[in-house]
Amino acid sequence: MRKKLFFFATAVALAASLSWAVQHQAEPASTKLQITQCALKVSGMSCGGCAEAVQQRLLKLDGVKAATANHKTGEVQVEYDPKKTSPEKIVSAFNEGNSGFKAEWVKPKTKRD
Ligand SMILES: [Cu+2]
Repeated sequence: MRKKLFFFATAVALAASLSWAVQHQAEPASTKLQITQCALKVSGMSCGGCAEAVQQRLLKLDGVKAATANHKTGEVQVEYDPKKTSPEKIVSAFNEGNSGFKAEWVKPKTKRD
């Protein structure tokens, strides 16, 4: 009688852990964080402080995850969540107000062979 009960408990525990594993495997891929990169050309940067200010300004925008600005080239690499924003939105939001900087989206060249 005791042995039977033990077997039953083991079976229940096994079934429970199995259903846990199935549930977690079935997690939809959409919950994964997706990050896309785009390049901007920003005018008005003359030193490292400007680059820092541009980065901070970009990081405040919705959906922007990372920004790396180079004041010498004016190039800014931006990582963003494509579900929340787009290069067009980032640029127009960045150019709002009077920051002294002006951003432009550098569209990637699409090669077609
Ligand atoms: Cu500066």
